[in-house]
Amino acid sequence: MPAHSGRTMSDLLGAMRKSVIDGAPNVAARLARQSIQDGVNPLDSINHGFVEGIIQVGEKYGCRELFLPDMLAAAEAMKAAIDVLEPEMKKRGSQREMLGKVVLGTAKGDIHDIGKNLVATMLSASGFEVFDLGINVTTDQFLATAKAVNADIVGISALLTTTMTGQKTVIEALQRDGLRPKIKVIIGGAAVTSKWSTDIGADGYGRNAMDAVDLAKRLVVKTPVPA
Ligand code: B1M
Repeated sequence: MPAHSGRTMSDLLGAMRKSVIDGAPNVAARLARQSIQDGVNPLDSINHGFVEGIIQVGEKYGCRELFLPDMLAAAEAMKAAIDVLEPEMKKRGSQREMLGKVVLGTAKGDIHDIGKNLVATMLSASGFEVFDLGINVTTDQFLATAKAVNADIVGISALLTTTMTGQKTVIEALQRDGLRPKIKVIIGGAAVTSKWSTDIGADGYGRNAMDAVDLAKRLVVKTPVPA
C-alpha cells in the first residue's frame, strides 16, 4: 500500500476493525474487496483488521459495555468480510498434494464457528481434506466420522470454558476405542491454552489458524521406519 484509494495500510486495518465494532456487514465486505484489489494478504486483513474488532467487542461484552445483539452484529460483519476473503485465501494456498484428513468441529454446546471456519479454510488451502461437522458436535459424531473417513487428525474448537470439556471427552473416547495415538487431536479456540492441551493429552493447541496448519503438518509427517 498505499492503495489507489489513498488509504494507508493502517487506515484500512483501522476501518476494518471499526466495521466489525459497528456491526456493519456491507462496509466490512467492501473493505475486504478493497484489500484484495490492493494486494493485501487476506490473513493480514483478518488477523490485524477484522479480528481486532471482534476481540474489542468481546472485551466490551465481558465488561457489559456492549450486549449480545452487538456481539451478533459484530459476528455478521466478520462473516461478511470472511466470505469475501475466503476464495482469495484458498487461491493463495500453495500446497496441492493431499497431506491428510482432518475431522473438524466446534464442541458440543458451543455455537461459535468463525474461528473454526477459518481453521477449516486454511487447512484445506494447505492441502488437507477437511470434514467439517459444524457446530455443537457431539463426541459420538466426532468418533463416528473419524472412523468412517479414516481420519489422521480430529480438530475440536471451543470458545466457552463450559464447552472445553468436550475436547477432553473426545480424547477419552478415542483412547477407549483404541484409536489413539493413530488419530491425532488438535484443539483451539479463545478459551483454550497450551496448559489445557497438555492436561487433557491433546497433540497440540493452535493459537490461530496458521498455527493449526503448522501443527497439523507436523503431526502428519510420517516418522521413517529404521532399516
Ligand atoms: Co460469544 N462468547 N457467546 N458469541 N463470543 C465469547 C467466546 C466470550 C469470551 C465473550 C466475553 O464474555 N468476553 C464469552 C465466553 C466466556 C467464557 O466462557 N470464558 C462468550 C459468551 C459468554 C457467549 C454466550 C454464552 C453469550 C450469551 O448467550 N449470554 C453465547 C454462547 C452461545 C453458545 O455457544 N452456546 C455466545 C454467543 C455468541 C454469538 C452467537 C453472538 C457470536 C458467535 C457467532 C459465530 O461464531 N457464528 C459470539 C462471538 C462473536 C464472540 C466473540 C466476541 C468473538 C469470537 C470470534 O469469532 N472470534 C468472543 C470473544 C473472544 O473470543 N475474545 C465471545 C474471532 C475468531 C477469528 O477467533 O474463534 O478465537 P477464535 O478463533 C481463532 C483461534 O482461537 C484459533 O484460530 C482461530 C483463527 O485465528 N482457533 C483454533 C479456533 N478454533 C480452533 C481450532 C483449532 C486450532 C485453532 O484446532 C482444531
